[in-house]
Amino acid sequence: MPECRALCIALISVGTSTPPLRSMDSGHLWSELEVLPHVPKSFIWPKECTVDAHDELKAPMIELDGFLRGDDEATQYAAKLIREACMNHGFFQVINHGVDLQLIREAYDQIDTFFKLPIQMKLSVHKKPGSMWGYSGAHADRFSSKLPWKETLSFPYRDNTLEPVVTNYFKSSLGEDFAQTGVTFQKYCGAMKQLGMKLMELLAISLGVDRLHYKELFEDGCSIMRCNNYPSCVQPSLALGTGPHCDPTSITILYQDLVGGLHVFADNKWCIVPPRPDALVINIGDTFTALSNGRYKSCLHRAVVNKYKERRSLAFFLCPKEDKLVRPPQDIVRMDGTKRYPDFTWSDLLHFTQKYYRADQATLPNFTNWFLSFKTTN
Ligand SMILES: O=C(O)CCC(=O)C(=O)O
Repeated sequence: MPECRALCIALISVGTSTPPLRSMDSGHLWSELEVLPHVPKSFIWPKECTVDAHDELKAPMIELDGFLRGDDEATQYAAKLIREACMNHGFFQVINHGVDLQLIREAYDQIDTFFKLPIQMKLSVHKKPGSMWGYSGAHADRFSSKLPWKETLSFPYRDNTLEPVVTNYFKSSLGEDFAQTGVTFQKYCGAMKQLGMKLMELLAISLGVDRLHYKELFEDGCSIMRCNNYPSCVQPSLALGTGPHCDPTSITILYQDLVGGLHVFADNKWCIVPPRPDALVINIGDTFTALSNGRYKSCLHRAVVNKYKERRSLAFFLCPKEDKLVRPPQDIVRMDGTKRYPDFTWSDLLHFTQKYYRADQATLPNFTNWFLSFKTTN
């Protein structure tokens, strides 16, 4: 698998010098590192993060067909399963979700073509300092230790404009050769946003609040699409494709291929999420935890790598409109008798994770402390 080998080398090359090389500079190290028989230090994770998982996660596979058709009984049943899963670990999967499986396949194949490009071409769309969008090798442009064994391509999606933002992103950054990739991902993100909005209705029902309560917050938001490629790894037990973290966003809709590698922390241990081709994975993120007044857990997850097979995943992060207040419905606060988080905006939390804090399992409590101290000193 020469492409996979090249990816691996590209990842290794960005992680071997200190301070970290900007991904732009990484190309020249390739030939030296091709023969490296070990994982470089900057990719090694502490033992407590790499503890193996043995059991499968107990999480519902929720059939959405009845809810999408407006069947009341099916809706109540789906909401009940969601409520249990979100209170327990913040994770569930959906099937018969209304997203065309062929569209998912196409998006997956298109991004496969991107990741197989020569590194110089991928670096032509590398993330610029301070930007969230573009190609990144192991996030070495931001961090220098505990690097993830992966490369990513991230781009924004919004639907409050007539402009096809994703189509334009691909055309303007990668040229006409990637025009079709742009069209496919424009459709893919549109489908994810639509599903995300329906899930917001189900989440509202599951929390016993007005079913349209959360939708309004997300209607004009700018969501994040991140495509992940995890090359195979010589010493997989030392590295992680994605370290343990909760997503700062609201909900994540993830498609994972059949290789497997996603783990969720539940019942005090890491659990395996076996891939299923017709399912989409749903994670609760920090913002939704705040929106539920802490009733729903932000899902702690990670992705492991393996020795033989590269793995891909497509993550769509649904985000609220930047300037709208993130706060739980009054009814929930009244019932709970306390409000667990201060009112904040999505752009406050985004700023914190882009400037000051690397997302982990404690992003939300640390953000809350930072936000409150920032407010009292200003
Ligand atoms: O690839 C996966 O299974 C997880 C991806 C993930 O957690 C992320 O992109 O934040």
